[in-house]
Amino acid sequence: MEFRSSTVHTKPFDDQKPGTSGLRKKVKVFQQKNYTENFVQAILNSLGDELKGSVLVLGGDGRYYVKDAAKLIVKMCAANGVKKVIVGQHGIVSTPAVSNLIRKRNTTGGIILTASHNPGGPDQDFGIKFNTKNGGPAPDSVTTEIFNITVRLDSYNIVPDLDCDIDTLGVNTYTVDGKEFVVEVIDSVADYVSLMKDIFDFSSLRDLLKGTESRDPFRVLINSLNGVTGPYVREIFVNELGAGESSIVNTKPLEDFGGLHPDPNLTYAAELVSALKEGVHDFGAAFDGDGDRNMILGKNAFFVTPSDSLAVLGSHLRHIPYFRIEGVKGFARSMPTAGAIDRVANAVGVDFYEVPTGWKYFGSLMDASRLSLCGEESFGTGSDHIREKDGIWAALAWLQIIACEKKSVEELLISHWKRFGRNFFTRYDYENCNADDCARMMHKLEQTVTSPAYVGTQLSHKNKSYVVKLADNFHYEDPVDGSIAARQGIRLLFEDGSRIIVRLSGTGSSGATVRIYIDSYEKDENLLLGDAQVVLSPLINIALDVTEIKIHTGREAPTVIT
Ligand code: G16
Repeated sequence: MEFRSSTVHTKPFDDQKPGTSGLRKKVKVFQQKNYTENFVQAILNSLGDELKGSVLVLGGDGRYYVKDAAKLIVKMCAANGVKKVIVGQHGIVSTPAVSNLIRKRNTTGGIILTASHNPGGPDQDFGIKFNTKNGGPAPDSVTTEIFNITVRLDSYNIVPDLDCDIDTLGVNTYTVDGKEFVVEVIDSVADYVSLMKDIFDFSSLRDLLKGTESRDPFRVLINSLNGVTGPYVREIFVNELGAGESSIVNTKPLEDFGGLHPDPNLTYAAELVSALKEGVHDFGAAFDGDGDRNMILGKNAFFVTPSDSLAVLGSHLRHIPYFRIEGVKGFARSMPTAGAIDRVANAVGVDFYEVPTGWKYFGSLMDASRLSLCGEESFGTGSDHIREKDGIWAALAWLQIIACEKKSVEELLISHWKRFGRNFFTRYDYENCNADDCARMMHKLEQTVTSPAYVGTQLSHKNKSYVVKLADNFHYEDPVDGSIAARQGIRLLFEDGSRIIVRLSGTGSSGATVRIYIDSYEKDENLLLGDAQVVLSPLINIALDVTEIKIHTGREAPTVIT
């Protein structure tokens, strides 16, 4: 079929600055005339000379507006000289699977349609993110370039009549302006499952779930929260590993996630927590809308903090076939993540890196073969098998370790704490606050804590006191390419190693979300089993006082406590 492209005049929008991971706004914002078109054109223009003849992966988490946006992007790729688009059937591909496809097919990059863990539906959130040829989220230099293009964009290119059927698997070939343009509609599950089979020993996982004469079946409950992971989970856990159908729930990707908030934490994945509390299952995992986040629970809903999850994986990587072959290069975590992995890096004897919040900061270290395993307190865990965090990978990694160690989740944690000590951690989120109020709060806090006289200040609550050792706004210089990420969160580091971190989220779609992270370290064996909220209570109160959060936001309590 032959088509001609046309150029449409447009006016720039001034609010298309990508956040922590892409541009996230309400669906209604993206549905404004030319809004999505402008942002997509800016992404394509940012490719410069690489655009003509490029190959792009395209897919999203199945939320409302994904399919419309995917079809629109195909029309725009056709008009902009892209040679080929590899798109998931129905426009659906998980974020880790996109990363894998970009790398496996050696493409120019990929466009991911997701607002991650944010709710979906006509009145909820949507997002667009660009991943570069290493498979990872675009670095700051690229997102800044995209934003700079958006504010001066005056036209976009489209082939309005090219209506590709993205529901049917197959290769569609068109002629656009006299040149060949190909759309390959793929089943995105197959490649991802094959990657997981290369990384893990599926036969030992099968034995674990099935049980043996001397060992009961290990009962898992996997909750996809009606996000993109459902089909992947079905293929891996039911078809490959032989878990019963009742082991997987909420596995049909729905445009509104069935009304669920697809964020795998104790608040929004409460259904999994209650199910695990019944004591029938040995292991529970939940994933977010686009499949890159995970929450791990043990029997009776024993909660594994993401910081601890990372550390336990780090000290048992030898059990995972991939690392036996690839070796273990280094470990990393985002700055607000508690420092449990730091101690493991020291014990294992590998390099350790602390980066700002955002998976994009891990990519250059992985590309330089300096980093094998990393994670974030925001329920992200992953390795250098791809350049995104990977929820299903994390669950399989835990199961592989359990299969080898023959210990429960709780036993693994307790023995880890006995060996390394325990980092108690909590995060308070104040969602959807007034953006100006929060900006004022951050400004005031920064002025207060960065005055030279602040170091040495003693902050107290009841009979506990902490002395400030360092206070700053976190500044990162990438050790590989020297790029700088400044002002990444206010840090109060105390002499005993405890920390209070305050930053504004970069993933909300409206207003501002304040995140307060609190952690402390305990190595006294008698105090390892305390409740984090109780142990951290003095520091929590100090954090609420120092930030004056109630005064600035008018909020009596956080929206979510993790
Ligand atoms: C994104 C980033 C993560 C980051 C998280 C939270 O995750 O990829 O690296 O930790 O946002 O960011 P913030 O604290 O700014 O909201 P996702 O899963 O939303 O793509």
